[in-house]
Amino acid sequence: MRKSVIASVLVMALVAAAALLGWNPPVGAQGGGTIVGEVKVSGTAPAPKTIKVNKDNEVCGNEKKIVEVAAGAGGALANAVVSVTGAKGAKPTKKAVLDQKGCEFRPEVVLMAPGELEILNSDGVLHNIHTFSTANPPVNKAQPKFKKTMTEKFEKPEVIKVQCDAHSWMHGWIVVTESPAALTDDKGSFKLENVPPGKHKVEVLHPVLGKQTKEVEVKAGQEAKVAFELAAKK
Ligand SMILES: [Cu+2]
Repeated sequence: MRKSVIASVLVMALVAAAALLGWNPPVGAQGGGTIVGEVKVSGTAPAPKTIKVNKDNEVCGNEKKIVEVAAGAGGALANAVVSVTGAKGAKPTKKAVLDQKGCEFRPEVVLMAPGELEILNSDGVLHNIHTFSTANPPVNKAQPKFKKTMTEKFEKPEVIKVQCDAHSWMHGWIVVTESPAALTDDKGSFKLENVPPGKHKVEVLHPVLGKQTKEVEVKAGQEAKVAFELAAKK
């Protein structure tokens, strides 16, 4: 009895000392590594198209730029989904949100775990959520200007195209995934944290350019690097 008290005091003292020295806590069952990397598009990405807005101009503006492949300097690809296939990740604590603002879907690609998606209408105009899903029940619902929030369920992993039938230029993607996943930023960079140690298949998926998979070995407390290059379609 007394021995165990002494032992636990000793453990606490060691933990406190470790904290003071700035050591990382020991990697336990939940401890993992990090995967960082970049995604590029090779070849010439399709040029953005500019279209004239013929409706709700006071909210939507007069022109919209349609960007199917968001390629920056050196082909840095934004809005690609990078996921660790089959790995178990911590469930996101926040509900995914898709807003309709300035007559655009924001974000253009929304990443979510199976469950509920909150759909907002920040504009004072009528929008319409129309999904082209097959694994999940399709949605085709008007969202009038007074209906600021709707909630829809997407329970199955799927890449779903979404459009607004009231505004022909409004397109977006809902990516439902059970795996730990991240979106690339405008530099094409991504970071996946708390990936369980071991060999994993890391998949990059772009709604227009398709998929690519690479094997990555993750070690606890370390950072693994991986780069992807997706070919632009001709
Ligand atoms: Cu709309």
